[in-house]
Amino acid sequence: MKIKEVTIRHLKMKLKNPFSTSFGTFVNKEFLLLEVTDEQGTIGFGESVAFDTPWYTEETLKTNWHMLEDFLIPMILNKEIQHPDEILELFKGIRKNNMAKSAIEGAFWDIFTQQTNQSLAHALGGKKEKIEVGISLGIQGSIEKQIDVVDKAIKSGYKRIKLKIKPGWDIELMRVLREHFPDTPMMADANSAYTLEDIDIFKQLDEFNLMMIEQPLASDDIIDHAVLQKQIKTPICLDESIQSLEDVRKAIELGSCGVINIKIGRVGGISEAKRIHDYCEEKGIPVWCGGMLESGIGRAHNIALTSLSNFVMPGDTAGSSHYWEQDIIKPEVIVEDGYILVPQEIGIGFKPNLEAIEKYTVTSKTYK
Ligand code: OSB
Ligand code: MG
Repeated sequence: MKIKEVTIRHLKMKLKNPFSTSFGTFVNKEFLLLEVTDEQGTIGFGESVAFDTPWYTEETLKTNWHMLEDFLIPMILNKEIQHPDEILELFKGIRKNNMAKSAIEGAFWDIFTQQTNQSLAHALGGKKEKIEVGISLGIQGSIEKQIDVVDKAIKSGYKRIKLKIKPGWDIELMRVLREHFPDTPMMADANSAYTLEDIDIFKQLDEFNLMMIEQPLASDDIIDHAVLQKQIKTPICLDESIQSLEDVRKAIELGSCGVINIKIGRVGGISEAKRIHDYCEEKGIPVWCGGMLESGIGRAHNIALTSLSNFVMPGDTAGSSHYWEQDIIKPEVIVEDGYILVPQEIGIGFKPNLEAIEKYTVTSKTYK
């Protein structure tokens, strides 16, 4: 494969409902969508999951545009590449900026699977025909509203409910929810809102039979998480702290977590995500696929990845209609009884909806 042209688009999609976390509220999803064309005219799409603010990790849509325009795109244009696994190696000289790298790599997987006549799930070695999905619910501000959205999500069939927590919106919240929903698989995600000084809060959360607590401590920490994990029963799941297979190896060796949330963008692409999956499988550490409020393109990549065997816990890949009035793929992602069917069609299994993409585009630029 030789890449001849890359178009970067800045898209802005309004969320059906604002999404609130411990670090802030998203009203719109603004992100970069890449359209990559190779010498044979095959087109692949890649999504950068970086937000327009550096609240989750340090990358933003604008830092991604800079990295893509000034470094990453010039490194791949007109270069002969046999397999998408080569890309992370090619980008090795550029430190971090994983979401920018991943956007290109995702488009490569799209082109590669089209040219080799296979589905993305098949190319990755995924065997599952359907994947089990959960849902991540933002902070609603009142317990009554929170009960209401949890109730709706359970009735829609989602297999586990993730609640965002923050100091002051934690113990009482979980106590009430457990009373209302005694048997529902539930978990909490703190997005780094706590420190080791809050250890009593986590000891109290231990009582609510949560599947796990996601990223309670600092976004770059694995040391304090190991200290915390030794003192609580509930497994810790790392999200923000994991940016590579090396991070996973160290976290497991230290005992910093019992579960890993894999996000393709955060670890620099699908190839690295698969390596992490394989490593965790070998070590007996369950994984699940996280979400970044993706459009249909990133969502399709998540579905294919989740078809791998060690994705044994429901992920955050909810249906398109949970987020958007209209998604940018055809068909949209549909959840039925808490499952998504893994597409068997060639490529990512969904077609880009070019009209919708055009409608949501704020600016774009082509590089060749
Ligand atoms: O921590 O998993 C997270 C959304 C934005 C930023 C970080 C996170 C999330 C989610 C939503 O939890 C997952 C989704 O529905 O895509
Ligand atoms: Mg998280």
